[in-house]
Amino acid sequence: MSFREDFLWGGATAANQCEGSIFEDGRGLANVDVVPIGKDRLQIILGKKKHLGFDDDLYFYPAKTGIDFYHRYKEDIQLFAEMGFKTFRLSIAWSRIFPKGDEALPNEKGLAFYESVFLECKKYGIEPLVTITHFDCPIHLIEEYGGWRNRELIGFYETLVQTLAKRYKGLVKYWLTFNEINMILHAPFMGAGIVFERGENEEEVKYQAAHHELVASSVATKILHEVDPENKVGCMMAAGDYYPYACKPEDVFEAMKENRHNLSLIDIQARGVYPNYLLKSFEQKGLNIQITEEDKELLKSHTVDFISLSYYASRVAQANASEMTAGNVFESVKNPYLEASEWGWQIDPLGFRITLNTLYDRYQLPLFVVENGLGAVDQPDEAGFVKDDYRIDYMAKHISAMRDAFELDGVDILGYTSWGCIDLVSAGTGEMKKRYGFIYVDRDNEGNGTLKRSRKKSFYWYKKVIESNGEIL
Ligand code: BGP
Repeated sequence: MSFREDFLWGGATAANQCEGSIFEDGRGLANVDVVPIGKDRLQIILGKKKHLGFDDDLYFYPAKTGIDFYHRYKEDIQLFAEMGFKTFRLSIAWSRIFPKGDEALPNEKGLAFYESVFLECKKYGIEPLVTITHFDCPIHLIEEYGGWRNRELIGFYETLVQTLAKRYKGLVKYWLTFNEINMILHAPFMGAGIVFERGENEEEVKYQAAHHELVASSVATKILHEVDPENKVGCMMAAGDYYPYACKPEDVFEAMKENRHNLSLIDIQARGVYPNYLLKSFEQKGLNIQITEEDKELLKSHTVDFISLSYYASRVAQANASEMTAGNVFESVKNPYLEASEWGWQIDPLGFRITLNTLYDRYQLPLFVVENGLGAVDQPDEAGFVKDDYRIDYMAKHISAMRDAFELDGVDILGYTSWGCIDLVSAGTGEMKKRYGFIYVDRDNEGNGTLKRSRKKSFYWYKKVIESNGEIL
């Protein structure tokens, strides 16, 4: 037996990257809807350029139609079932449930949509794995309250979680509170609906918003455990260890600092207290973060049950940074020993094993790998078939490294959901061209295409991986 018998194999998506239908059934708008593809995307994601509506003459907004999962979810879930998925990770679009975010009563049509998605999963014995927020924040909460910089969002999120916990009791057991919570420090508009005001202390705003999300995450954990003791609640981080560029102590120290920066919020969600190194850095930078005694109590009393993570690449730290390379949202120093994807993300399966060990050593909590995969350009042949051997190669090596972490190192891993199991819109670039799926979707960067789904070579490969519980790669 290579993985645990009940290992949860599956795939992952996010509402804003696949659903589309953003104006349907009473849904409200969110930050993720108004992020266009193209040159201004990054500045908007970073919170440097204010853009809270649509300018259709100037921009194209891929989230408007996504891959039309909203109407095609039955077909898509059937394909997942055909691959043998045990779990399917998806996220709730907050603004489908509370269109503005601050209402007292939810939108029934939004609740009914996810209910039927979950029932469809259950039909095939697929366990839903639900991200409560995957980068989305209702636009109204940004316009009226300034997004997560405002403490009041904790209460609105609490109402959302109360609603979801009660409505989906018995249907959903695995919950993630915030997707890649550490992204708030790198992409604050995307992570927390933050648009910076001129002259303000951006670090302080980011950490204050992060604190609000951390408290909200503890409140969610509390509610979900109270409503159903069977519920398992996890935090979620963009993981990938930093290596020192060289063995010189300055590089090693730099790597330690970068790793802490990446892990700091997870330290709090897993251990329930702010780590000293973070509190000291607030002091040194003169950041005044409002943390109440009640917050501390909540953080302490409601830590997570498991740690979930995305892993795409390892990273490199150097005291005097030299050549840089792209990565998941932010850059890192280029590692001369590694190859990279077409988007410059460095490929490092052993780094995956190392990262899993780091997290397990540090927290001693089960891990759940909820994102991993290769973003690549796929070229269907004349018959429309995609022979994605490069994707199979990437995934086989990563799953093998994960198996080593489990089998040889004793890391407890609950499951693995590959990112973008069906092609969807890229979060970083907004492209369709950057594909991760086992299922090809006929759609291009400009929104042209029939949206037809077809099985790639990796579809049949992953089916075997699941059938053999990771023995045959
Ligand atoms: C993570 C996000 C996902 C996803 C993935 C791949 O940061 O949680 O939403 O998109 O990265 O990134 P990209 O889409 O930029 O290739």
